Amino acid sequence: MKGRLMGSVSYENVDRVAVVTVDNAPVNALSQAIRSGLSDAFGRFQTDESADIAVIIGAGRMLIGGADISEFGKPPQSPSLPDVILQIEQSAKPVVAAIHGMALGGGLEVALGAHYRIAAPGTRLGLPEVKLGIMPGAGGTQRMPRLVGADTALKMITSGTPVTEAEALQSGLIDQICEGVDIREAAIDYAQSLLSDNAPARPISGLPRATDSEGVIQQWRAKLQKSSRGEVAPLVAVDAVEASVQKSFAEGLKEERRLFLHLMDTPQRAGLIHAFFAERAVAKLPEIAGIAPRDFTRIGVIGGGTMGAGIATSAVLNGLAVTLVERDSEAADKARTTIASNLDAAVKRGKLNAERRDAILNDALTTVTDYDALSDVDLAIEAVFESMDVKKEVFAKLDEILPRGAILATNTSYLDVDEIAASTSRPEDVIGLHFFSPAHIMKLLEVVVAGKTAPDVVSTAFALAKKLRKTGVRAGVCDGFIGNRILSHYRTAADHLVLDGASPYQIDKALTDFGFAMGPYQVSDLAGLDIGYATRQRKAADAHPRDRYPAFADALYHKGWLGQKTGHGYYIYEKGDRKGQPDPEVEQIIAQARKEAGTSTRTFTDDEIVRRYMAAMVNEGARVVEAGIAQRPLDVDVVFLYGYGFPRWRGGPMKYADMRGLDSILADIRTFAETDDHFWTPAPLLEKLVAEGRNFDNLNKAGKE
Ligand code: 3H9
Repeated sequence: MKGRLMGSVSYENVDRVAVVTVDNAPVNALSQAIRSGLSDAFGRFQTDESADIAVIIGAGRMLIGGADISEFGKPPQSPSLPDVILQIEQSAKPVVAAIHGMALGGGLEVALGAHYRIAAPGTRLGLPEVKLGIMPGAGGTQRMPRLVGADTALKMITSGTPVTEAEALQSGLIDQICEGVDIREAAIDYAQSLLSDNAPARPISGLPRATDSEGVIQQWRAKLQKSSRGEVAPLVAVDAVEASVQKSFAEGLKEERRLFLHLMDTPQRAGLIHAFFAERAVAKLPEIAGIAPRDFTRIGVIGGGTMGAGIATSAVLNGLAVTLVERDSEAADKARTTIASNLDAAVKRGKLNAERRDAILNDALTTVTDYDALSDVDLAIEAVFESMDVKKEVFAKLDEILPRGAILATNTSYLDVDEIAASTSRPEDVIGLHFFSPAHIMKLLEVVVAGKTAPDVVSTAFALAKKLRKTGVRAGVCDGFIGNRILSHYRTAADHLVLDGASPYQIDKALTDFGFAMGPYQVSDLAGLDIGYATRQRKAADAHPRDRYPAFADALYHKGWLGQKTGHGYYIYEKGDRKGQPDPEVEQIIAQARKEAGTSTRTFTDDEIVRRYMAAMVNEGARVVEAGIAQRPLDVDVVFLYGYGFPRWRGGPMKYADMRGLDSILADIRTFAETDDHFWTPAPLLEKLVAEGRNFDNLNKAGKE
């Protein structure tokens, strides 16, 4: 927030209505200046005999987006938000909150401190604090249950998901939805109608405690204990809501403060706030600052398999026209069917209505077999078989047919984008756009910038990511880019653990307990064991004599156990079961492989499994940063949060390493190297940072000052 104005609050009297406007672009965050401005404004309102009612409103596009997150972790500055809100609530004259755009976190809590609430159409109201590792800390856990009941309050507080103005009206969170879009005018009219009705100040703190709490609190607690995967904030928030139904308002508020301050101090808060700022920082690249993206409205997709169809689905869902090219009409029809079923699933999830789906299929999607149909596209994304020869053939056709100025992108997940670019007559227009499967669901897009890629092509790739509501992360060219390159390394560490005596089931359990969405062997079963096999085959030529080979994985592949799709991989899957059961036969195959490799086995604690897995991830992450494949450690973090199921509350692998201490990670690597100094070579960057007493966050900040 350095260099940014910390905002102001204005006070204006309009026909006996005091209009208090919060102005702190871009989201009217409740900085210290805003808190003290609000406190001054309400002090003035109390003594202003020419004002009988007040309206709190936000300048710009929303009421208030919440507390100022950039203040977190710093010494608190008065006045505190709970005190300011109490001051507003205790006003003897009524106060109206005029809500437009968004009222989030502390912003909604300010609105709950008012006595009446009116919202504009299209408003979102929420308490997203748990997504930052905290909980509402300015009365939200005490006022919300009193206003809307414990169940609705718990749903909003523990999920962090905002509700619409219609839902808010239905639950009693707001009193009115204004007609038209001028919230200021509507709120002043509403205030005047309240005055003519002699409506009193109506503090929520004076309402009785929620009456629906019997059993509800326990139900939420039990549900969250099962689903939270190590995340603490939602469960602590339940304790705060419980206080609201057991204690007086004043006592409940004290308990809320205590729990809030406790969460503020947790590493989870630090991890989640890092994730919040990191995902915004990834798009801020000096190389594209001020560089306008090229226009794109029609895109071409080459290949209609799972990946191509997913990319096309994502594009049409987000308002782009797509021309998809397949080899023959059967394949083109199949691609259309896949896209249609992706859209049907979106309809089922309530993301799309049936009418719009039909319009998309009729108007926005064209499936063809002739490359000539790409003559009017602005950008083409190739998603064909992963073979350099095949890709070059496709790029030769694209080069011939696409108009000048169009962008030629490849969705390759490891091939050399420089080589592909060099095979065309316009390498400056070539870029890698690495989507993750399923491409219409996964939020990550690695933007792979080749040596000759033009800056406005990079800028367009980031604009495309935004248009597709994805998070674009810049990556350089290497085998696997950021994500798959690091994956390949820690995946190897997992295979070493298996060779040395750990079972895949123990490894998966240790890592899901750590917070990963899935363990590595569950991921293999989901992706298909043929994928890993193909990768090993591909890399065999470059293998080092000291590399250890996971022969057990090949053995499963040769048995035709390819994972979920064959009902058998590392786990056995009954029909319809996606969780899978451990298989003793797999353990026998592994035992055989260990015997053949002549390895002596031992047991591993879950802690050591996690330490080895994470040390491998961080070590390769450091190499990726050092080589400039990732611009900053935070780019690695965002790739793992969005593409690899890394627990968000740990902030990403590099943030995790910082929080554990880089010296501790390096010490682990050195210990592991005592038995395998080939695999466990410390990354020079890691050694350097430890020697200098610095960490990855210092690198994130470098160049920002
Ligand atoms: C809280 O309220 C605690 C209280 O209960 C208790 C207190 C005692 N503070 O996302 P955007 C910056 S916890 C500071 O790109 P959008 C953001 O970093 C808070 N800065 O816009 C970015 O900066 P830059 C609960 C903030 O339109 C710029 O604003 N509230 C804050 O895509 C634009 O942001 C939340 O968790 C903030 N609160 O989305 C809401 N918010 O330009 C967090 C944003 O330098 N915010 N910035 O990169 C959001 O979810 C989204 O920003 C929002 C707008 C949906 C509001």
